[in-house]
Amino acid sequence: MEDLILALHSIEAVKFGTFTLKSGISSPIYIDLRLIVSYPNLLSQISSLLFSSISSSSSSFDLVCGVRRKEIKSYGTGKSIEGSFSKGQVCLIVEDLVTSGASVLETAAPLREAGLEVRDAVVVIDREQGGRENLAGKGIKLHSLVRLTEMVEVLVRNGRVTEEKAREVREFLEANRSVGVPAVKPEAVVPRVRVSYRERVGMVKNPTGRRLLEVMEAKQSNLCLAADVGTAKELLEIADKVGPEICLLKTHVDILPDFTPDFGSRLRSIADKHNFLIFEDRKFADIGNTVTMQYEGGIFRILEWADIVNAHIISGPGIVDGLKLKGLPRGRGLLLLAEMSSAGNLATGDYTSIAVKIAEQHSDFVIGFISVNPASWQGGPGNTGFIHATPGVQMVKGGDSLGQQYNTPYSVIHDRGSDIIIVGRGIIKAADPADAAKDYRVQGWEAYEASRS
Ligand code: S5P
Repeated sequence: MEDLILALHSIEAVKFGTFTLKSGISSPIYIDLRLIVSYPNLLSQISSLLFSSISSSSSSFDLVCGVRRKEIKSYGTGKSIEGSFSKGQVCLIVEDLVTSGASVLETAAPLREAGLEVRDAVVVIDREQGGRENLAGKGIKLHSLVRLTEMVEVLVRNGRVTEEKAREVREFLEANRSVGVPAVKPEAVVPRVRVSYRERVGMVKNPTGRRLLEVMEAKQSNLCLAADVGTAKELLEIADKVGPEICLLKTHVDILPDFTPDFGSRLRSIADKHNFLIFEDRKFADIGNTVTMQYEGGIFRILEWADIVNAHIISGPGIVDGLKLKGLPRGRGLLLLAEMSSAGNLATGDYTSIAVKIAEQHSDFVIGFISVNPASWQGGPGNTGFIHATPGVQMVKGGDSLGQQYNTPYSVIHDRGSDIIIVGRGIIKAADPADAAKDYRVQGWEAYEASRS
């Protein structure tokens, strides 16, 4: 084991100094075991040691699983677990490093959901920051090759680290133990505390954006219903039933076979009765001049009754100029599609960044974004005048057969830093939509409150 520790230090997989971790805290030690793959002999030695450490224990297993990818990939099969397995098999989790244990727990959760048993995890290094205890609390026994304090001792003995530095590391570990971790990985937790919806009202220029935040606070609701029902009649009925639970109701007016010109005013009066806003999910995508006509004219006359519409930025900023020309004098608001929830979509990377730039240039009219994981591109919850609304939400993670991908309300609001959950089939297909809406509202609000503390 001493040889292994010295080898890890020699390849600089373990370094001493002053490092800022992802979480923002300063650490006297930095461990990056990804370097090991560049040293095949060492890799093979570690694999054998891992295997013998688990074989020599009383534990048995049928399958082995490494840490899953952070996101379900948006192409191919879109599965979060790869491989062939069947219910009841015992799966061993293999990880490089354990700190609080949250990452192993995050891996174990979908495995357990899929019917596999997870009883053991084997890791190269245990940082001794609560991981062993936290995993034991969830029925997972931790096997480690090396404990961090043991590693430091060996390095001191071999003159690789000073006694003073070693003391600093021990004190750091003691001060940064976290027993009783949440079920999510520390890096996945939004690092910044969220500013309240109420406080954000003052950061918003657009009157509809401000109203939306006020309604959210007043109704303790960050729930938007995607009212994708079969007829206008059903839509008006569900709007009235679910109205008390929602801050926003999203329509696709072009799917309603019985649409009549009074649809807008009838929905408006239900919206006024229950104090929610109306969002027509028109996803404008054309050049500025065309969208002015699509927004105002035709059969639907969206501008008349929808507080909020949305647009793709595929055609460039002219689309916002066009919509703004009509919408701003009426005090309407616009959401830009910065990301999408469907598998294989192209709204990623630079596309997302450009959506943000366009929004910033038009913050009088753009009230925010359709986004999926805003925390990943802005380092935490918005805390700005822009409101994030996220579709692809159900009580359990998953998807449909046509590429839709679902995350839970907690994950969307707390981990992904969004502001509003958009829920369609999770509510409208429920036996009792009003009850289901209440559950989503409560979950969404609790996730918001959890991210405020
Ligand atoms: O990326 C997106 C953007 C939107 S607006 N993915 C989406 O699913 N939507 C809309 O959200 C979609 O058109 C539908 O109305 C709703 C999701 O519905 P659900 O039934 O899958 O919850």
